[in-house]
Amino acid sequence: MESRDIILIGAPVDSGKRRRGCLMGPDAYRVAGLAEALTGLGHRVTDLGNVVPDAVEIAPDARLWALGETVGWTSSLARAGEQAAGQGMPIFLGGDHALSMGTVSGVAAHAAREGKPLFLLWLDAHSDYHTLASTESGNLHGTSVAYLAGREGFTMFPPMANPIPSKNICMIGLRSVDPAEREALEETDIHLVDMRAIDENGIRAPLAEFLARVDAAGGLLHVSFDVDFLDPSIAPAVGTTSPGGTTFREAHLVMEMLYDSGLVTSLDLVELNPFLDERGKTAGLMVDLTASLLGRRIFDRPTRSLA
Ligand code: 6HN
Ligand code: MN
Ligand code: MN
Ligand code: MN
Repeated sequence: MESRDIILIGAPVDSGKRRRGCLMGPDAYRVAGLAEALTGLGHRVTDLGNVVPDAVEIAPDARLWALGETVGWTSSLARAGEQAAGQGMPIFLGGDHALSMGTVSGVAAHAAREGKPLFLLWLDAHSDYHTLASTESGNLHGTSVAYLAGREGFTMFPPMANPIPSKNICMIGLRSVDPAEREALEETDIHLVDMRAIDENGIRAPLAEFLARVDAAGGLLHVSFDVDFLDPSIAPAVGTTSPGGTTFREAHLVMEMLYDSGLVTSLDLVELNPFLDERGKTAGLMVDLTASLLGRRIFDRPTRSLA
């Protein structure tokens, strides 16, 4: 098995929504043994500790929760992300989903420097495709993909220098999409895989199709994994639970396929709120899923048939 240089970066972002607790996420992953699990698979793991947000002066906006803090995180995480992507495979330990505005823009800058297209796999119940104008909640974790795709109106944010073309984005697990998001998404060629599609056809085929496109383009692949992609019965530690999520096996299959593809170059683990967890159950599952993405498997070859 290929041994990788993995760089853990804590991103204790808690500004993307009103309910607090995601700032404890990075330490929950550490306590749950993420570094040890990956080292045990033969990888070289470096934990760089936690990033802090840049200090920025931005007037508060009554509609947008903690705008200045999220802008500060976006610029500091973009720097950290670009640097780490040049040294190995960064895994960003969240923190809420607002962190991806920074991590993915940093990774996109790295991809641009390498002259390679960046692809984005968004594993989430939500599409996070609101603009600052369309968000009803004012929670900026619901706007990350819009920023990364270069939608307009993010004027107080660092300009998205390398917006990700919508045809390079795939969302899997969708089951909670607001009307304004749906309307905007229907105008794009983002690859949308909702829970009904997964129920009817399984999760394998759409993921395989997306991975084939990444491979054919010689692209880099960033995976952004929101805990609420999973069904709340197996992953209760998230503030935005939505019933009817992916199962334990569906999620592991996604991770195993991602490993087999050899295409993943960076990863966000987001929205874990340890304050809502049940004795570390969700943190532990996220560690196991990450291990599957990095090569944990039962057998090293397909199971033999008995015939
Ligand atoms: N997430 N669409 C809702 C909102 O408040 O805009 C939920 C956003 C959830 C954010 O999944 O990271
Ligand atoms: Mn999300
Ligand atoms: Mn979500
Ligand atoms: Mn909403």
